[in-house]
Amino acid sequence: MTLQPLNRSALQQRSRKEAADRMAAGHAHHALSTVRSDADHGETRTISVVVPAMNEERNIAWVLERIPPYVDEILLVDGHSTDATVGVARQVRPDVRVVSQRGCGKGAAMRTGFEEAVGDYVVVLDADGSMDPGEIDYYVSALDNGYDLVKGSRELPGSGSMDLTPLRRWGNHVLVATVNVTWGSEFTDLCYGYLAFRRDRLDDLALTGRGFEIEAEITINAIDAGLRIAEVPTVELSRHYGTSHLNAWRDGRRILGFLTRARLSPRSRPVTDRIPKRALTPTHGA
Ligand SMILES: Nc1nc2c(ncn2[C@@H]2O[C@H](COP(=O)(O)OP(=O)(O)OP(=O)(O)O)[C@@H](O)[C@H]2O)c(=O)[nH]1
Ligand SMILES: [Mg+2]
Repeated sequence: MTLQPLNRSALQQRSRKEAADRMAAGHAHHALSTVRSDADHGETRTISVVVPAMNEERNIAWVLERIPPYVDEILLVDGHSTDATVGVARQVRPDVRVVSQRGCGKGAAMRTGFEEAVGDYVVVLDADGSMDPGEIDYYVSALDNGYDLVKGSRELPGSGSMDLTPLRRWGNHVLVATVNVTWGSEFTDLCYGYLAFRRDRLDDLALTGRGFEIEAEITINAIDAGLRIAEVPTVELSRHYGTSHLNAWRDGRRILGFLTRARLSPRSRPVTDRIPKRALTPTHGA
């Protein structure tokens, strides 16, 4: 009989350490050089960038123009914009794929984008100009080095934020501390939407969130699923034009509500893999 190796935590621990070692060894060549060096190794992987956008007509051009040329697919997930967001996007990048989000909220938009994306890697980037598309390199580089989920952090050395108000920074600290104490993790940031993952891990993430709790859900479900998670430094810029869709108190409470539910009723995970007879290939004469 031939069986695929099963996903056990010892294996995950080892591969997590190997990925960290590889990153540490190669950290001097960050960014594009690392992306190219993987191509040199003969690895082929395609990259989709998902951009949730709702009424960002004055910001979207800045974002799309800066997406690196090695990205294979750009998906703009439109939140039923009533301005010219979609028209401007098509003008700037005729190759953009526009999809209408299913349901309401940024979380619903991201899930629509994840379901539609076809790349091996999925990178998520806001449409308001607060995230520099040039940093996509960091996320791709970490995925190339074996991580399953890569999260941007505004708290690591070399990072920063021009956008966090004192209230939001305090709220984020409270939420990060809650997650770290409860799940035994060591995150430095939590509620930040610049992130990337291997698309073949989407089912493990089992996302259901509709609002701004989606980033917390991605993080917690990735921990529960034993995914290899990395943080990379990011510099958050100020939104260029327009007003925020986030309300610190309302959305903070929503995120805390999600964390409470996740803690009280952890996702049940099967401890036994049931392998159907037809999936077992006889290797010796029957
Ligand atoms: N499709 C879609 N996009 C959304 C929705 N809500 C927010 N977005 C987009 O998600 C991204 C993040 O939303 P923001 O309003 O910038 O939230 P924020 O970054 O916390 O707030 P600021 O600090 O003011 O920028 C932006 O690109 C928004 O256009 C939504 O319901 N649907
Ligand atoms: Mg923003």
